[in-house]
Amino acid sequence: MERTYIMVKPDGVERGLVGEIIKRFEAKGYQLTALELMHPTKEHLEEHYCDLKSKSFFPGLIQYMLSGPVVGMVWTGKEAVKTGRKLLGETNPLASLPGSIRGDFAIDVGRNICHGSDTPENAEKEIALWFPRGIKTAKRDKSIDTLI
Ligand code: 3AN
Repeated sequence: MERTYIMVKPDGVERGLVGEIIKRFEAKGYQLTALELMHPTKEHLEEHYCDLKSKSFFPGLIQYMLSGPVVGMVWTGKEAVKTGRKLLGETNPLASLPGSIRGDFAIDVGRNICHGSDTPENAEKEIALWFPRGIKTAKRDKSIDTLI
């Protein structure tokens, strides 16, 4: 099963959109595999966005990402990376169709609410970066159901 790293950025957390984003991934049928509210360091964010280091907006992007906590999540399921990005919408929210998260809730590329991995390989790299202690995948113990 494919996994993707989805992160609610500081503006999404501040605007109270964490539940809305979780709701959309759950409704689509993906399984929540990990979730944590985090306060990443500058160095951690520079590593996450290392491919964008040469971009003029890089310092502003890091500053924005440091402006408050983020919620990191791992979602698992069929084609989680590609479909996850469809649920998020385009990088530029103005190009995102209504019905997507950015299409419904954002207008600025520099305040686009959420992040989603762009390839399965990058998803695994990002999951290792944001959840370095690993993820428990044990299922709920259903034997408890016979006790009630
Ligand atoms: P995505 O997050 O959709 O994969 P990337 O990886 O190209 O897009 O960009 C990462 C983040 O950098 C975006 N989510 C956005 O916050 C920021 N960003 C991208 N392009 C711009 C831009 N032209 N101006 C300001 N910020 C940008």
